[in-house]
Amino acid sequence: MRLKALQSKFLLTAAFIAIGTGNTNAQSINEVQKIANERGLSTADLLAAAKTYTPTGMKDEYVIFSSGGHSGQVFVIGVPSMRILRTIGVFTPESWQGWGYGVGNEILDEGNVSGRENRWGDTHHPALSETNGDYDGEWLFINDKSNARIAVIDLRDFETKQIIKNPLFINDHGGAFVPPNTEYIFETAQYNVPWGADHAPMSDYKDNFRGAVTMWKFDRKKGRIDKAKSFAIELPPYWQDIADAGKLASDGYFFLNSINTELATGGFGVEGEKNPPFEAGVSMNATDYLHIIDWKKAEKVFEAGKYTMIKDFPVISLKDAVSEGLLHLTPEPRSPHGVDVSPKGDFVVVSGKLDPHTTIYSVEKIKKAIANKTFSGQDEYGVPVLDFDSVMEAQVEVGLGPLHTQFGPDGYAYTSLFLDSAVARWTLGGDYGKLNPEPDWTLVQKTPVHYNIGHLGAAEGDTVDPDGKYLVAYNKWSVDRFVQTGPLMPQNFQLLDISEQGTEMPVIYDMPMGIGEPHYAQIIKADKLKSWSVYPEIGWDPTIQAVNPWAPRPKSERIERKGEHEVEIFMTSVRSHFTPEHVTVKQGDKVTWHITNTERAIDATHGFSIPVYNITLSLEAGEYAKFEFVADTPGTFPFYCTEFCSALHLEMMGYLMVEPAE
Ligand code: K7E
Ligand code: CUA
Repeated sequence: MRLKALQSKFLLTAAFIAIGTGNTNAQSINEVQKIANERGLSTADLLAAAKTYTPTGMKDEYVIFSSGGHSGQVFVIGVPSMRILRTIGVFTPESWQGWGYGVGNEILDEGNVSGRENRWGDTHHPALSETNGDYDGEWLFINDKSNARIAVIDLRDFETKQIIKNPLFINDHGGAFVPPNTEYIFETAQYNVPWGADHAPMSDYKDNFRGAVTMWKFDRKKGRIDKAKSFAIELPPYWQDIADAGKLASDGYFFLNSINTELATGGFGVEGEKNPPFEAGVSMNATDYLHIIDWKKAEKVFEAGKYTMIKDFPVISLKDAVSEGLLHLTPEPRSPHGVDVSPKGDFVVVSGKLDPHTTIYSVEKIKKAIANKTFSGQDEYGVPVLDFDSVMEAQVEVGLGPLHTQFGPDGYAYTSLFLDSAVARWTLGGDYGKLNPEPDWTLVQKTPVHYNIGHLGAAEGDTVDPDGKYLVAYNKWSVDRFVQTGPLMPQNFQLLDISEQGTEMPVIYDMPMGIGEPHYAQIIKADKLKSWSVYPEIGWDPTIQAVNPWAPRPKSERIERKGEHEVEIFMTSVRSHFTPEHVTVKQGDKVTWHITNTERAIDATHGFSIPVYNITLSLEAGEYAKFEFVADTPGTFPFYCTEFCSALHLEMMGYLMVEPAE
């Protein structure tokens, strides 16, 4: 019955497609119908295909920058095709792009933790740089939850330029988030520890464990975090969770929620320990605290020198944060997770995992309550608590397990429902109320997704100017959606069409994400990215984004012996040879190897690898790179180009000869 109905619809769709291509040939209509029938595709499927299929040469309209979870990387994906465009090696070495195998090691080393090499990360929240609250396509920042680090990625070449370790705490979650003009990158602690993760007994939790938010100053000109102009604000040892920077109406504020206001310390499974497990212990209170931080005020307090150096880092004490009036709390419903600021900056949307509502706070009311000191009391650390009823604007019942919220251009908000496995579309009130036909603060519809959605992302959906159109559900579980790949399954990114008001939000594409477990991702209009296609000049050093005076040039290739145990090699690569092709050093030599890819053609990348010495590079057109090693193993080592760059690519090789010491 159902199949018949669908089949008759195929004719229509097929005709539509055929006309769309200017081809009214009945045979092609029949062909489409035949294939659709054979594959069991519905009209909705054909429409979804038409909305997402991207023929060769056609480019995507949007680009997703996705966190990679504990793969430690960032993934770049086109929308609506949902094709992976590339990965960006960040905290984890990545051999294909030559990240961490001879090149990038200094940057990865900046992220060493307590003097130890740490070669993975747990990336959660990418933040595109913003100008006036809108993505500007220049920089990308991302946090590593596992070791409290922030990375800076330059979107001219999509490469990681800096990794910075937080000196105060050992994991983070409320980062990376940026204010509307990217003056700072915010990073907040999650599982609290004593300063610097020093040792202290759990019985010290209340007195010695501390939360904090670090404001990393971003120097846009240098493209680096300026540690000397960065500082932190001490917070109570609640588990600070996700955050969002204010904008427009809330510019200058930073919102941050928290769990574990119970100050639970767990201990489940330990003999003689009577505490409930963390999962129960941190969920006992009916409300936790939204932290409201006036970061512009904090900046002034820091500039006035009102801070203490802790672990060699300036920290505004909790006491001063309170007395200077830069920190306030207000209750938020049980087990809050996402906090998201509306496009005009006038509302703050909080979702509690154990409460089926989203709670919306009015920024105007928050400001008024702060000014009038409308407090319901203070927490046990003396932080004033704004009266909930005087700052809450509305609550919308959206469904079970609400996590994160994004926004459209038409007054809609979209909230992910982890337990319901659905995306809820609901309406904002206030100024947004006129933008759609539905009543304010009302659930409009829900679309099932597969399964257990975490974050969601709408096109430019956290900027002052959201685009709508597409929304991606970043689902945690894929279960039965794909061919079985062993017990470890991909995550499932599902693309939803949200372009129409008042209709459903159909799922139009499933993308298996089998290379990491992403959390948040941001979606930027593709034409805002101004990526280079080749490096600007021959000899370009991506670590300084300038020509390096040491870069070898054609005719300057050479091998220089410096003193008894030091050799410097100046090499060029061009289709299809390296110059020089023979490199001879002595066992024990310290080798410094400079290499320039002198190509100017787009996509003329050469790889360069040396066995045994664990070297592999990716040299893009114009790129200069330098790597060093001690030639402690004697032998005969063919080096070769790993990128199939030309018909004579196999011939693009040479020999490193390490002569044994006497
Ligand atoms: Cu919800 Cu780390 Cu943003 Cu995962 S977090 S989903
Ligand atoms: Cu160069 Cu292969």
